[in-house]
Formats: sequence, C-alpha cells, structure tokens
Amino acid sequence: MEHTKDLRENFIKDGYVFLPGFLSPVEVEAIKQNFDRVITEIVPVMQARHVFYEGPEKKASTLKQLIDIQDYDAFFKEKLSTGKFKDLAAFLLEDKVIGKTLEYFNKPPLIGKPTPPHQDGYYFMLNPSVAVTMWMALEPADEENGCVKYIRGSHLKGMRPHGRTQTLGFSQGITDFGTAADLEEEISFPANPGDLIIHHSLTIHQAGANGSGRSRKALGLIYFGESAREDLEAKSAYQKKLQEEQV
Ligand SMILES: O=C(O)CCC(=O)C(=O)O
Repeated sequence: MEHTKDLRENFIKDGYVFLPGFLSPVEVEAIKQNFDRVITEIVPVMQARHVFYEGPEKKASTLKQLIDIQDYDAFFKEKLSTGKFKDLAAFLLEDKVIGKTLEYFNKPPLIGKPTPPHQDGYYFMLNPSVAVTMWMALEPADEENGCVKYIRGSHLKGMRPHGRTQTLGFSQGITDFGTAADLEEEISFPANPGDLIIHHSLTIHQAGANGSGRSRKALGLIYFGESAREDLEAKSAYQKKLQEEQV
C-alpha cells in the first residue's frame, strides 16, 4: 500500500479516508476463516465483557461484537501489532502507535440494530486525542445492511455531548446529533470485502440497522498515538456519570 501525502492530507481535512481493496480476496478469506475459528473455539472461553450478542439469547446467529481478540489469539495479535494496518495508522497519525484492540463487528440479518452516532474519543478519553479506528468490510456493506456513515470534518469541531444508549457495545451516543450541519456533511461508505475505512478518534460516525437477510461482518482495529495521554479529568467525570446513571 502506498502511503501518499494526499492520503494523509485527506485524513487531516476530512477526518477519514477510504481505501478500496486494501486487502486482497485471499487475505480477506484468511481473516474470515480465523474469525470463524475464534467464534467456535475461543468465544466460549472469552470474558463476557468482551462478547456482545444482539438480544438476550446468547447464540451464534445473534453474535454482534467481539473486543480485545488480540488477548486471546496469536493470529489476530499479530494482525494488530505488526504489518500494514499498524504502519498505516502510524503514517496517518505521524506518530508511533500502539495497537489497542482488535474487534469483530457483525449486524446479524434482520435483527442488527443501528450503531448510535458517536465519537470514539469519548470512550478512549485521551488528551490529545491522537488515535484512529480502522474498519474493514469482510462482506458487502451497504445502506440496506448498515454500512458506516461519517460526518465529514466533524473531528475538527471538538467533543460533542454523549449520553447512555441501549445499544450493547456502544453504550454512549451523541445526545444532540442530527443538526442540519451534521446531516449536510454525512457520507455513507458502502464497502466490499477488503475495503478499508479509517477515521480519526473525534470523527462522528454511525451505522444503520440491518434490514436485510444478509449479515454485515467487519474487522475493527484501534491504534493510539504514543503522544496521546490518558485524560484523567475526563475519565473521572465519565465514571461519575456512569455511577449516576446506574442509580
Ligand atoms: O460496525 C459498526 O457499525 C460501527 C463501528 C464503529 O463505530 C467503530 O468502529 O468505531
């Protein structure tokens, strides 16, 4: 993959980039097969806080998200910690990077719920918020089965207020989302297997529900820049808010 100046300039300006065909069909197939293996062999021993199902029944057909897979599996640990994803994250952030988590995302057919509009930085609590999220389609994603949508330029406008959602795996969503300015800049990213989208930690994004009979599987990777620092103030405010919400 060529790392061009244009790519970084677009990332800085828009808060995201789109790289069609980042992985070859053979590479995508290897990732899909390894996810199948993880789902069969490792999910049963994963901590409950790393595994999310759509709805109360914990069955394979409703599996929607796995997080921190690198802590359980050598194949995915390597994908996160070395190679072309990591190199690209470092190039875009102009920093050395640390692979924080590798995730599996699905929206099961007909029951996959929307991903609420949010900024990943709200969860990360970094200052400066030097981090990127990568999302690579493992099968076709489109408007019907819930492709990702970005708000162009939103990473330049600071952190928006977030509040509790009912969506497992995405507990926080932007409470004042949907202004005319938001909607004017919203761009959908239909993607084919191997297509990669990357967003800055302050870029607002969301995804629709899956109203189709198809699944919508994807790989997610998160990298923090070494210059990012944990925002202790934001962290303690967040913990306080969570406690208040639980009362
Ligand atoms: O898969 C999705 O629907 C959304 C993923 C997402 O929000 C993210 O990777 O930050």
